[in-house]
This record gives sequence, C-alpha cells and structure tokens, in this order.
Amino acid sequence: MEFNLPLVLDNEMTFTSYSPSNLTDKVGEAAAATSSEIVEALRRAKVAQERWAKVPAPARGRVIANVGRLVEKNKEALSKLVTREMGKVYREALGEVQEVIDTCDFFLGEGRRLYGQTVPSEMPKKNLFTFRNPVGSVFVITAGNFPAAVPSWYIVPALLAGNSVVWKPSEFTPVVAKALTSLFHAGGIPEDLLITVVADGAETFTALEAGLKAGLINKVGFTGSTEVGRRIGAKTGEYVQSACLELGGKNPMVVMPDANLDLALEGALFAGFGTAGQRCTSLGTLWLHQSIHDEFLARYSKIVEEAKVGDPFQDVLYGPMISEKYLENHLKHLAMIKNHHKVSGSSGIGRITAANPRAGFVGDPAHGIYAHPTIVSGLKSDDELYYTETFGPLVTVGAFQDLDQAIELSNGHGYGLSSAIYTTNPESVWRFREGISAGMVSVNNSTSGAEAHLPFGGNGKSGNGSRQSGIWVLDQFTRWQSMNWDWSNKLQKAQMDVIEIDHNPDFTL
Ligand code: UN1
Repeated sequence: MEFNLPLVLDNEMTFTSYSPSNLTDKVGEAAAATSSEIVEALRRAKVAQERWAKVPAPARGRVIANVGRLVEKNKEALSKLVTREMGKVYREALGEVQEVIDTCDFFLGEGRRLYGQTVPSEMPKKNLFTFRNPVGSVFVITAGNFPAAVPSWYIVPALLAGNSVVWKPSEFTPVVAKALTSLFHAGGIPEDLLITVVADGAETFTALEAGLKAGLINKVGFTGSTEVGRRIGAKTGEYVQSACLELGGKNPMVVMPDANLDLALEGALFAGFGTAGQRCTSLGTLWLHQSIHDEFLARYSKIVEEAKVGDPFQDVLYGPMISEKYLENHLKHLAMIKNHHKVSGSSGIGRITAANPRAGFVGDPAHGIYAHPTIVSGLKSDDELYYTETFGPLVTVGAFQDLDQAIELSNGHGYGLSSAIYTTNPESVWRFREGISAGMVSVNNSTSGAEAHLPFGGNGKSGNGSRQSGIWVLDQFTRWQSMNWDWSNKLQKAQMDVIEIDHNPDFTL
C-alpha cells in the first residue's frame, strides 16, 4: 500500500514497516514528519475545527455513522492489515476492528444527545443551563499494540464533539494508521480536520511543546508507557492543559479456592498470552490461594506448554512481538528472573529460534520476531518483577493466604488499570471490588477484553483518572459551559436576593 501523508514533507526520512511475522514482507513506508510539520498540521487542523464546530452535532453524528459503515465494509481488509503489520492473531484483529465499529455505533447516536441540563434558579424569572462545548484541537498519540481500536476511542468522540484531531500513531503501524485515516476521510471527515503524522518520539515531543505554546493544542490523548505519560502530563500541566493518559498496568488476577478452576485457567491463558501479552490490560501477576497454588500452577504450566505459538494467520494462541524493540523490552524483563523463581511454560525462554525452539511452533520462527511464553512463579513483593510492568508473553505467579493479603499484593506496586477475581463467593467479589485500586474489575473473566462502551482507564501509575469510552469520554473532549438567563427585567443578585419562606422552627408535636 502506498503511504501519502497529506503533508508536504521536506525531509528525506521514512519509516519502513515490515511484518513482524514475516520480516521479508514490507508492509509499507511512511514519511517521517518533523516537529515543524506537525505544528503546521496542528495549525491547519485548528482552522478546520472552527468550521466543523458549526456543523450541527446530529450531522456530525451522521458522518461518524458513515465511517462506522465503511469500517464494517472493510473489516476483513483492515483486520488483515492489523495482523500483517502488528502481528496479533487474525481473530483478535477482527475483534479490534469490531471495537472501532462499536465505537462509531455508540457515538453516532451521541450526535443527537450531547445533552446539557436545565437547572432551576434560586430566583424567579431566571433560567439556568449547561452546554457541552468542544475543547478545540486535540493531539492524539497512540501505541502500536492496538493500532486501530485505541486511536478510534480518541478520534471518534473527539470529532463527534466538534474537535479537530492531529494523530501521531506508532511508527510501527503507519500503514494501519493510513488505512484508518482514509476510512474517516471517505466517510466525510474533512482532510484537514483529521491529519495523521508519523514521527519519532523526539520530534513529537518538540511539536507538543511548540503546539501548546502556540495555543494549537487544547487536549492531548496519550496511550503508552507510564514514563512517557508522566512527561506528557507534566508538559501539558505547564500550559494549564490536562492530558487524557492511558498508561501501563500490572494487572492482577486473584484465584480464590472456591473458584471454577477450569474457567480461571482459560481466563489466565488468554489474559496472559493473548496478543503475546502486549495489551495494557494483559495479565501481570496471577495470585493463587495457597491451597490451590501448586495444582493450579502445574495445570497452567501444562496448558501454556501445549499452546500453539506462531503464524498469526493460523490457529495459534499468539503470534510475534510487535517489533524488535518490544522483544528487547521483554528480554530486559526476563533478566529480572532470580534464583528463587521457578520458570515454566515452554522449552526455552526469550526469542524462539532454531537453536532455542518452541515445541509445536506453527511456521518458521526465523521468519519473524517470536518469543517463548514464560511463567515465573515464586514471586515476592520485593522482587523487581513484582513492581515492573512487563509487556510480553510473561506472567508472574505468587501465592496468598487470604483475600486481604491478595488485595494488598494486587495494589502494592502502584499500578491500577485492570484486575480480575475468580470466585463463586459474592462476599469475595464485593470485598475485592471495594479494595482494589484498579479502574476496571473483572469477575470470573479475563483482565483484558473491556467492552467499548464502559469507562476505560486507570489510577495511580496507570493514569491520571481520565476515562475513555462511553459517555464518560465526553468529559475529555468537551468543556462545560454554564449559562444563566434572567428575564425579570431587574438586577436580581444571587446569594443576596434570596427567597425565604416563613416557617416555625420551634414547632413540636
Ligand atoms: C490497550 O491495550 O491499550 O480491554 C487497550 C482490552 C481491549 C483494549 C486494550 N479492549 O483488552
């Protein structure tokens, strides 16, 4: 696929995208934008936003409807591109693209709502109202693990609410970004209202600062690491802006002794190793009650050992890492394994190669960037692996004595994105829900796989409290405006011209 950015680029640099499952397959190229080109894009988007905000919201909703239908029509082509460029298995890619469609379906109707309120006044002949106004220009920066769904969580509601978007996708998935952008444009989104720029981190950060300084950015949406999120949050704060930050997780799954263990095994397999563990919602640590620990760990190790890994277009649990960079990061985490840990789940650890083979590998590991699934048990709360977010096919396992301890261990590292408990006891469910610091709680379900219309987001090191998806994300992309209208034809002073109704405070029966 040809990649033409809507910008005129004056530098020579390009990002070349290769399929991580087949490194000889060049998926496409993207010209690298410089910081000044990104700022120029922000400037053009701001002009386009002024016109777009005047389009009635229901009409904007109809454009989102067009986009949703086009994505649906192109679902298989886009999903194949996701699998080819990013490496998740095709069934998951279909799910990811469905999440884009679901997001459009939800927000097309929001165009006919975007409700404000009528509020009673404390004075007669006076009316109070609230309105949602678009924030203006939104700068969206996203990661490579969900190259279509997560960007759509920002782009769709931002556009629906009357904003412009400049989107900086991952440099590992520029071709999916181009395809998605073209679907928005074909659906009726003006070219300058949504501009996609591919750039490296340094250029992006320079542009962020320049854009904030020039008043060209009114909201930042960022999904990525806690480290980068912290820098983005600090920079936006300097300019009295707030960013919507979706950061890392170290998502716990607690298995109680009364749980349906077969179900918990299935959930832990998908949560830990689906998408090769490269979801922000992937299982971090599996906490097993001491009474079931040994048996569960043995069964878990066995199903992970037997799981199929390999070509993401085949029937496998997971495919390649997104890129060499993601593999290197995973190897760093493997280096944190200590002597008191026990490793299971595969015939080796690290990269799968002919010399370090994985039993039953589907395809040829030499073609791509594949990693062994790794289970590290014997986790203690002072281990580096306890408080480090990992991002690969690596699950840590620890034991607990009672639910209070499980909750303490689940919160102790300071991340708070997703969490799960497996139990048949309602009291454990409610105690866990109340005690866990995570923004999302699954009961008898995987830590990953949130539906597209519930609030998505985390606390602590996982995010600054912003939430995406559903009606809740509208608070990111609109600002409340309150209005009062006095039609009494006299100056009525709030808090001073108060109406008092006579009453008898001494009354007793
Ligand atoms: C992410 O990894 O950034 O809940 C998002 C899930 C997906 C989204 C993950 N619906 O696992």
